[in-house]
Amino acid sequence: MPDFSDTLVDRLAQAEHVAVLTGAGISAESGIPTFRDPDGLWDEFDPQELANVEAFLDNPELVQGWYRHRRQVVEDAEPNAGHRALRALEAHVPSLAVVTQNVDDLHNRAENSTVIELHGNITDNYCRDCERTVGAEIVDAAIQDGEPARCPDCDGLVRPDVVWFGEMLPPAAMEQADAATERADVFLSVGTSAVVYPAARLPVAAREQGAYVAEVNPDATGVTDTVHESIQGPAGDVLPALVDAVTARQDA
Ligand code: BJW
Repeated sequence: MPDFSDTLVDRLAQAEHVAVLTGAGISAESGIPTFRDPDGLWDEFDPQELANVEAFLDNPELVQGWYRHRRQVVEDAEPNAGHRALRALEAHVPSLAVVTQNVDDLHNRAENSTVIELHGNITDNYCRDCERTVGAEIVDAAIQDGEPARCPDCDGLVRPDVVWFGEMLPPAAMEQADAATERADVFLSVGTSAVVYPAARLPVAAREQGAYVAEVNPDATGVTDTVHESIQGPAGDVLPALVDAVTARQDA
């Protein structure tokens, strides 16, 4: 049985607004590798070589191919018990916003009502020059032909719709994330190492602004010393148990 406090259950049972920051860990149980864990994506690949615009311009085919592979992994994956528990929690609180660093689309596929994507979505691609959305089939066909994928309109290079280091986060998403954090009575940080900014400042801001802040993670993170409580365990175990406890508290 995951070890969380009665205080957290009480706060969730009475909350008006809940915000949940998620990271790669919540999708680990769907078979999608995290970034920084042993056996994570960056154990095998050097992020400096693949997840930044310079790398993309140096070797667009390599970067497009890596993201195509990851898109296919994501498309074959399904939301897990952790994603579904966040969907179920919506029945128990008046408002719940999922703020995700993940690009894997799984919160949308779990049908959470409010999903704020801070780092984009790997299922989408766009032209780096004219910014037109480009279908995945164009990327797939070019890669199969051994060519870099290019825009059918302007011949610009096609890139995944994700946020690389040194790039701005989508301003509207960041504004929505800040607003959700500001109004949260309870803030959960789930499955993130909390070392990448500006996302990592959200749990800190939530605590400063008076929310009860808890994290769910098997390991310590960049915000373990900031949160009110750390619940050690996989999201797919902890979140369903937490939703059950909130349900029982509200039914009592
Ligand atoms: C489980 C589990 C289970 C396992 N259940 N848990 C302020 C201070 C210092 C630096 C900066 C700063 N502000 C900006 C920066 C620079 C930079 C940054 O943060 N650098 C730091 C690394 C030092 N930030 C940026 O560049 C951002 N842009 C920006 O700020 O623009 C303005 C600006 C520009 C230039 C200068 C200054 C300002 C952009 C950041 C973009 C991040 N992009 C990536 C790649 C996306 C595309 C792709 O997918 O390839 O996003 S990096 C990567 O890290 C990805 C993730 O979303 C992100 C966070 O990783 P996450 O999700 O936390 O994963 P992991 O692997 O780290 O952790 C997984 C966790 O799960 C672990 O803790 C496990 O224990 C746990 N876990 N199984 C629950 N079953």
